[in-house]
Amino acid sequence: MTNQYHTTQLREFDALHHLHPFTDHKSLRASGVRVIVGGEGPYVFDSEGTRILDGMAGLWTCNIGYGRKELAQAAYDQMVELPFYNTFFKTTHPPVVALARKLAEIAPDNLNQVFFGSSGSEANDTAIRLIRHYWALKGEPKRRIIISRKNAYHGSTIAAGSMGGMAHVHAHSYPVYEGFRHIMDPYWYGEAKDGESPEAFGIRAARALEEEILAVGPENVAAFAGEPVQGAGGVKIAPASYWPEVQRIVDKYGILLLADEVITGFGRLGTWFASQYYGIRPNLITFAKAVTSGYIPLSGVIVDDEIVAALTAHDDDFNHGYTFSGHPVACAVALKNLEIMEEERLLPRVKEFGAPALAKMLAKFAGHPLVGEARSIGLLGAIELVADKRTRRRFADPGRVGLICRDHFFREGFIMRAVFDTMVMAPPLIWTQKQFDEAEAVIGRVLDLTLGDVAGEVAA
Ligand code: PXG
Repeated sequence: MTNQYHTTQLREFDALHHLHPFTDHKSLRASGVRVIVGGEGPYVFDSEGTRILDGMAGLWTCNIGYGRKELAQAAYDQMVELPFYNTFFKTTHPPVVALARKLAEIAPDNLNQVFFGSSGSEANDTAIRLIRHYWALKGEPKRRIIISRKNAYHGSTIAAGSMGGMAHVHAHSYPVYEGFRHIMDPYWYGEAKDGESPEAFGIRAARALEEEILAVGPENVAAFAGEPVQGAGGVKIAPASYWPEVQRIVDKYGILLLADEVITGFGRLGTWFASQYYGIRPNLITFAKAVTSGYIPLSGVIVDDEIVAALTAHDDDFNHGYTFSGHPVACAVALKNLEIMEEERLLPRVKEFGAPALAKMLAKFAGHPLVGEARSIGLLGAIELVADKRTRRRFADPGRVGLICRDHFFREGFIMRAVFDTMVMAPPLIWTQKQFDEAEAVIGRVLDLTLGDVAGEVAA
């Protein structure tokens, strides 16, 4: 788009006319926004010409990097041919068929059918309805409770927001919609007891699911929902013992497993889906974000044959859908994005290069006085900022130091996100050693700058 405004005007008009998501609008007015005008590969550019290394892939999204003309071409071609048609009323079109087939091919074996939406929130709302509808069709309508976890993020619509487990979101936005329960998250660094090994902690965190199932009555439980790695909650990586134990419990009580792969899907862990990385067998996978590398909105739920069998055994409607379910342009862009991931071998690249490079880089900061833990899995990383690394004591007023640190990153031309005092990153899959080197230099500088700001609060 040709930009008709100067940066000062953009800031002014933004303040006058644009309400931002998840934002403290008072402080936004005071500080003003940063205007991003372009992107190329791993970098974005702001309106003042600053080149910024994007350690967050947009927002866990732009996996193949910015500026890929093939995706623009795919959108152009599809817009010229058929810009839109709906998929209601017994109609379909070639891009949605081709994409559904492709997703069935790359998803775990028994997941073969896809319901499309435009955002991760919509995908999770769809999954919630499918799960409850499934149990109704099976003659067990009492099974309505969906158990998820504290600090989960499943989206911002009322249902997906209720399935999420962020207390601050529930507290000020809306009460939890009926039928959701939240158990502890498998956050070893923050929740383990003194001397508790990751393995023992992982089992304990998984058993919280069994306890909750028994507390509410197994006959009332429809499903367990979880992000294979909690993203927005702070890149919380479950110990290796966790997911196998969750799978055992889910199987024992015959409840459905929903894997929210909105962040972990499409190569983040070096596999198409994290479910394959962990060897879990979800009945539903929700996806969004990187299915198009964010070039256009698209999301969906991939469902297993068992759920499809229940749906097709009855002749009444599943009363749910969106105008843009299976939007042809979005599907065409997704197909091209997945093709690029395959042609450029981006998934094996994560395994062979990206994941070890990120782990190696983060490990260098483990000894820094501010760093309690530096962890990663695939291309998801986190650095815990703490006041006392020996006792894991946190700073007073959670989030304050994280913001100080994030603002330094901004000024240094690097994007890393603060989840309270945990700094998280999710670089695109295309980073080379050059970007890891740049990131390493900036992170080192910024940790020192942050330490300088809060030195009086840090244990010697
Ligand atoms: N599930 C997961 C696991 C997500 O991370 C959603 C669902 C919802 O997707 P939509 O497309 O409706 O936003 C998400 C979204 C952050 C941040 O600050 C994370 C998300 C969205 C916005 C901000 O880390 N994740």
